[in-house]
Amino acid sequence: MTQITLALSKGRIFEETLPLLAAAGIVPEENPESSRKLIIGTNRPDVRLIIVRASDVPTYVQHGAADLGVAGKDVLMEHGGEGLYQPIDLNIAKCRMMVATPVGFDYEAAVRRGSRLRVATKYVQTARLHFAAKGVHVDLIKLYGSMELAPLVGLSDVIVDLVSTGGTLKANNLVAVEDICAISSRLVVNQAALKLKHGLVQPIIETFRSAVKAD
Ligand code: PRT
Ligand code: MG
Repeated sequence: MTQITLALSKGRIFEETLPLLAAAGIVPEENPESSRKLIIGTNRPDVRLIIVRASDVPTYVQHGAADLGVAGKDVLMEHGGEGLYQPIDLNIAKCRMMVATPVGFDYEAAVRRGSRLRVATKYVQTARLHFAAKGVHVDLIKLYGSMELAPLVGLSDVIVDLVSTGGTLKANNLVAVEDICAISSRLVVNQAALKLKHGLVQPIIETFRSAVKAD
């Protein structure tokens, strides 16, 4: 029997993908929040889920270890999207990619002066492109999380991070000073699987497409 594997991350992406799965008649047998299993069966014997880190989803799909996956645009911009077909913006796990600074830091003035900016971020490719397009020279400092801390302890002048409610910035006395782009999650599909498992993959793409909620 042909089987397809869908890569998801725990948390908001899993939660917000559940209704789309349900529309395709797919119900996971376990909840990854409570189960420690990394391979989760579904009510459909021809569909299984794997639970991976959000930033690893494109890698599993690119190499065909998963046929499909759901990944944030932030993650896809860093990965590059090589070998991935990205048929649908699922309009879930939405937020914005932004530049933020400590309250009181005059970002506009620093940019106007042509100062070299120290930028701490997990999103180095995105940050590199953004500041290059503005003609701002930057020293990029790669972090793996808690970017909000960096400017508070003098590691950087600014951060590039995702913002949804803005609560984390506020709690750390930071303020968003520039919008880079809107972020939402995409369905990603392995290009070979699209051909070789077309009969299983294409109906899922079509069902997801019609189940996507507009704003
Ligand atoms: O958490 P982990 O390190 O395992 O990985 P991850 O952060 O990459 O994964 P996860 O599951 O937290 O996020 C998965 C995807 O959700 C991301 O790739 C984004 O596309 C999307 N998403 C949507 C977000 C947010 N909203 C978001 N607010 N991802 C992260 N955040 C973080 C943000 O980085 C910041 O630290 O939440 C904090 C800000 O939130 P507010 O509400 O205080 O503004
Ligand atoms: Mg996270």
